[in-house]
Amino acid sequence: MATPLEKWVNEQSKLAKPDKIYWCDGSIKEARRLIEIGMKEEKISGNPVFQELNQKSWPNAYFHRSHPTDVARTEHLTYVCHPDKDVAGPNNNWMEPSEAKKMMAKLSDGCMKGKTMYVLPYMMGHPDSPYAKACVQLTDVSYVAISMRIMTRMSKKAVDRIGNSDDFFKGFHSVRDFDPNKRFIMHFPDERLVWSIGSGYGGNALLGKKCFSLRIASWLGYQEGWLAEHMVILGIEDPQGKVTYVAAAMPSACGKTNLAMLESVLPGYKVWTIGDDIAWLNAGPDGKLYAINPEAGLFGVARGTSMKTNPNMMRTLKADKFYPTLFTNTALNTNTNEPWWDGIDGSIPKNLIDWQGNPWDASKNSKAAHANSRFTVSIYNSPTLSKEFDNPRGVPISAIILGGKRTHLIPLVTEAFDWQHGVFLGARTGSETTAAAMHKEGVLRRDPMAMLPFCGYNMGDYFKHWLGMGKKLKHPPKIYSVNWFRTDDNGDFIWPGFGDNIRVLKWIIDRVNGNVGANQTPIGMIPDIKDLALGGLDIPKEKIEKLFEINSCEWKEELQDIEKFITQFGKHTPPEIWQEYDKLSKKL
Ligand code: SAT
Ligand code: MN
Repeated sequence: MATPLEKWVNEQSKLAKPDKIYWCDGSIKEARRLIEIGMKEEKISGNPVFQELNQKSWPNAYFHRSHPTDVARTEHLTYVCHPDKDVAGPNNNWMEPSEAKKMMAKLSDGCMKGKTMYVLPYMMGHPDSPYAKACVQLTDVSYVAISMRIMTRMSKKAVDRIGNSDDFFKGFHSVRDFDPNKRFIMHFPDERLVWSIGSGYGGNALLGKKCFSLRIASWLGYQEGWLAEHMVILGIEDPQGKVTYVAAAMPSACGKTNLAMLESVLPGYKVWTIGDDIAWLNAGPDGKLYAINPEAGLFGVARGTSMKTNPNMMRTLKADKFYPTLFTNTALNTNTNEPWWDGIDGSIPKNLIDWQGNPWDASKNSKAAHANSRFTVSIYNSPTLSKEFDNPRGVPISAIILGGKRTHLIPLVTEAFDWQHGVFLGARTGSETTAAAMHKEGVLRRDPMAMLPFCGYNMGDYFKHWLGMGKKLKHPPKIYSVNWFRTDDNGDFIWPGFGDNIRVLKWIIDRVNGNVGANQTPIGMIPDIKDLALGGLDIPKEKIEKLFEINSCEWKEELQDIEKFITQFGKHTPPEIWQEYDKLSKKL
């Protein structure tokens, strides 16, 4: 008798009509074979799926060039298909589920002809964790199979865990013919199903990531009483050896990976990495909030990564471990067969080809590496990996940090008065857009808890759920807002960021541990400058003060924009959010 899993795979193969079906076991031997296949047999727009890079300087590293239209998430083609449109909310594109399925079935008919269908069984979370979920994804390209192997815990354990049950997350993925007009990422939360066609790009195609671990999981969390969040998780060790754990939400390409691997400029402080993108947060039996990272790899932005900005990431990328590392849409140095991107150490090499494979001409003002060029690497390569990474229970979170990219208005750091105020602080967060999704860069949009593109249900209900989580916790974490991106009158960033962000983290853990006071302002508690460890920083006092300046005129405009945003969710917005809005507006 076939198991529900085997039956499902069988049905999908009847639709997609692949030449072959291959069940992955996640072994190293298999990874090598799939890379060989990607180098020799499979092609995308005429290019081999993988190209071997210089194995001396970049051990185990392979280069991948995407289809030219397939370089970032496509939010306008991403749908959340609840039976009721109101449940999806104005923050999601919506299609009626049966209509969506009809359309997707048509697009999927025969989409794997002549190809292999890879069956990828994997766990999100450590297999021994009570919070882990068993998942299976189908795909038709080795790049996605290898990427999933790096990003998740892929092994037969997932098949064993599923056994004879139907309780697993299902992902159907095909790149089809990469037609950008037939590219859809469809979520069916009630069936725990994601159906993705036409894109091989990270968040569109690695279905364990944004699709399952955020959009579907946030909906599960809403029903089951936990949170799935777009957050890094890190431990901050102080000179006495005490480690305080924090989780931080920031929109894509705003420096989450750099924060998760930060190399401290303050002596005696050290950051330990648990996750760089996604956190599942559950109330523990002791009334604290526990976080696990459901992933096992890092899918980070290459641009700007260097020994100066993120030395631990460079070490991770160069680590000689047995896991493969992928570079996607970087430029290539044809002399040395090495990847190259803007901001990497050293001078610009002479013989570069750009991310599309053409000789690069610096005078033409085009970018050699794509702005959203990425690396995919195992988290086990990281020299800063926390020893708690595989702890099935997760780590207790003392502070939640909510950030965005704002060149004006928002202070370097603010502490919320209490949980309810903290939820409002998250709800009102705005951020300037980045190259991680297909839209204009640098446009301000509201991005509550960095979840706007990832919340799988009505965001008004999501705010309600956050408020409820706070009530469930005997020891709720303190909530902070941060902004590394404020600029001066010349448009230059005031704060150095990167390793210097430890100065802000230190203040946060000093607050959490009751070691320092803070000053009350209308928007929250801010540091007394004397409590910030600023030694060795070459920034004039006026500029530091500027980082905390509260301009009531600008805030009035901001309030209007916040009101407009929150109003969209109508009766779904909980009254507590409006209470906080009114309090703020009165104080200003
Ligand atoms: O969506 S991805 O996870 O591929 C990258 C991002 O935008 O955060
Ligand atoms: Mn992300």
